[in-house]
This record gives sequence, structure tokens and C-alpha cells, in this order.
Amino acid sequence: MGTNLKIAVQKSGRLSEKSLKIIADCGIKFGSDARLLREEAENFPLEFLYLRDDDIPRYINDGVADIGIVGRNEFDEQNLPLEVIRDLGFAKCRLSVAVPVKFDYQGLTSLEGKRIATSYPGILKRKLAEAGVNASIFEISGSVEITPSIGVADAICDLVSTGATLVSNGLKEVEQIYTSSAVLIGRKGLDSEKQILLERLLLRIDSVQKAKDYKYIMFNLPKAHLKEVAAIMGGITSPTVTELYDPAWCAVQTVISEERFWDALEQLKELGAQGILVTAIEKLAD
Ligand code: PRT
Ligand code: ZN
Repeated sequence: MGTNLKIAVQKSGRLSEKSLKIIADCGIKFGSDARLLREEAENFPLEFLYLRDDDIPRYINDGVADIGIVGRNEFDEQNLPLEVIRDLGFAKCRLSVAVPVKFDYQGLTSLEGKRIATSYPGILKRKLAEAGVNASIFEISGSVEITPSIGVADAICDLVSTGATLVSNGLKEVEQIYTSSAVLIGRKGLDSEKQILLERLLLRIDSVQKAKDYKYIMFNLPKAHLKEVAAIMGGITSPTVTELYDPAWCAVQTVISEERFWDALEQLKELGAQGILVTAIEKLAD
């Protein structure tokens, strides 16, 4: 039996589903039994360890796992000598300071001498030190948002995504100190066998991630406008153009970035494009 690359994924929580989806989109088969805490993929030398997200960086550092997916916040908070291999872009959130609605907040200096509840003491401490503010940090692992209303903190520093939790606890977000998303992290200096497996996996992950940013587009066009259309499309390479039965027309196929798509569509219509067909791309490799 050869070497397996070991990946740690959150067992259940905000990161689980999307982490597994990325790997599944890579054509890797697994997941026969949801009760397993550890399993091997069927068709790739990859072994999954399902863990609490807080434990993932340490397990990688200790060599129990090789790579893993966690929020960047968790990675930075623990400050272990690991590396971020890829930003996976999902589970976006921000780490913010929030205070009771009536608190007269004028900037970080308003926190001088205050008591701040947080699950991220490391990141907060660094931020306060940078600003030259002295405050006492009250570290707790959850339900941070209720601490001001029960009188155990003056302010909080916690993750926010929609902001609904803050509002329902009578708090206002006054300072964004950090933005986070899910990252693939790993140990530095993997042995060469594992490094090769990691590179094979990354080729797949990158193709899957890149495909999300592009659309495949096909349409018929009066040949007279081909030059203008080629300039608009600016695809990965120049468009593929095929002859049609009517010599005045041609068919065009190309790849276009999601962000340019709607502008390009309007311009294509103005230039007389017809039968515009757009599809999602499943994988895209350079
Ligand atoms: O059990 P385990 O330890 O594995 O999970 P966990 O409870 O520690 O983590 P989990 O699953 O809640 O979150 C995992 C990661 O998701 C975090 O480390 C972040 O990187 C990311 N993430 C993205 C979030 C949020 N968005 C988020 N909104 N993590 C937590 N929240 C919480 C926040 O703490 C607050 O209580 O959601 C609440 C605020 O949400 P809004 O929408 O009301 O603003
Ligand atoms: Zn956790």
C-alpha cells in the first residue's frame, strides 16, 4: 500500500459541506458512511480525518494530518508554523468589535480600560497593541454576543456574517478588524511523496475553483462583426470560429469571465449575435 495524503475536514459545522463539495468536485469518491471519523477515498490516495475545526491546525502541526480546511481566523489565532496553501473563498466572515447600541464609540481608543469578550484573544491582542490600547480580554469559547447584556463585558470581538446576531443582542458593529474565509492549510516541508500527491490534488482543486469564475458561451454572429466581437470577448484564448451554411454568418465559442459576462452579453446583442447559449464550466485547466 502506498502513501496517503491526510486531509482534516471539519466534522460538522459551517465549513463541512463546502469543504467536502470541493473535494467531491475533484472527482474523488468518498463518503460511504457519515458516521466514520476517518476514511480513505476510493479512487485517490487521500485519507479524511473528520475533526473539530479548532483541533485541525494542531493535528497538522503534530503530523497526524498533512493538510486541512479551516477558517483563516482559526489559523491565524493559533499562530502555528503552518502555511496557507490556497484561499478557498467560501465561509466569508469578518472579525469585528461590537458594542452596546448606546455606547459612544469613537475608535479603538474608546476601548481603553474596557473589558472585551472574545474567542479570538490572539488576533484582538495584536490589534489592540498596534493601536496602543490597553483593555482586558475576557476569553470565552461561545455565545460571546450575550456578554454585554449580562454585565460581564463592555464590548465584544466576534465573527459576523449577516450581523443579525449582533442586532438581536442590542449590539452595533463598530470596527472590522479582520476578514476571513476558508483556507487550505498544510505543514511546511512535506516529504516528497506527499508533496507529489498534494500537487496532484491542487491541480484538481484549482481547475474546479477556476471553472466557477468562467462561463462557456456560444452564439451565431454576422461575420462582418467578428473583429469587434473578438475584442469584446477577451477569453482565455481567442474564440473558436466555425463556418455556417450561410456565408454571411459564423458560429463563435469561447470562455468568458463571470464578472465580464453581463456587459459582454449586451454588446453581443448590439452586434447582432443570435442564439446565445451560455453554460457553466465544470473544470478548467490551463
Ligand atoms: O464544532 P466546531 O468547533 O468544529 O465548529 P465551530 O462552532 O467552532 O465553528 P463553526 O462551524 O460555527 O464555524 C467555522 C468557521 O466558519 C469559523 O471559524 C469561520 O471561519 C467561519 N464562519 C463564517 C463563521 C461565520 N461565518 C459566522 N457567522 N463562524 C461563526 N459565525 C457565527 C459568529 O460567531 C456569530 O455567533 O455566527 C454568528 C454571527 O452570524 P450572523 O450571520 O448573525 O452575523
Ligand atoms: Zn470550533
